[in-house]
Amino acid sequence: MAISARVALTTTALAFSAALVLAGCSSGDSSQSSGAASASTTKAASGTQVTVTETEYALKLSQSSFTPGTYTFTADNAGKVTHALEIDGPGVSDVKTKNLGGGQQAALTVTLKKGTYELYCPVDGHKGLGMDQHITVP
Ligand SMILES: [Cu+2]
Repeated sequence: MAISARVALTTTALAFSAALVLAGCSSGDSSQSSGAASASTTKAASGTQVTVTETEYALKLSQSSFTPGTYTFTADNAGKVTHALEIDGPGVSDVKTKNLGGGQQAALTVTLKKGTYELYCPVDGHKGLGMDQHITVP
């Protein structure tokens, strides 16, 4: 069982690499999207650490004031149902965690600029139930 799980992970990683190579080769106009790409491909924890505690159905951020710079938002599912975290705003588009079961965590590293960003749970219906927060970077 351990071996087959490892093979599956390797296959996924290879497929992901191939997708990146294809995306790189096909681009005549990739410069337009480079900002968003750099935001979503940085996986290592860096910058200011912010915890986003997720419950049914609310988000609670460990800090509420922000300045331009790099932040790592760690989504902490403290609830019982599946949640995730997505961030959208200037230079940050469609950056999201995988679905997280209760007790799981995942991190997103993004560079915030001046503007307003929305953090929300992309699981069906949860945003409308209250898992939605806006932060403003002055
Ligand atoms: Cu949710």
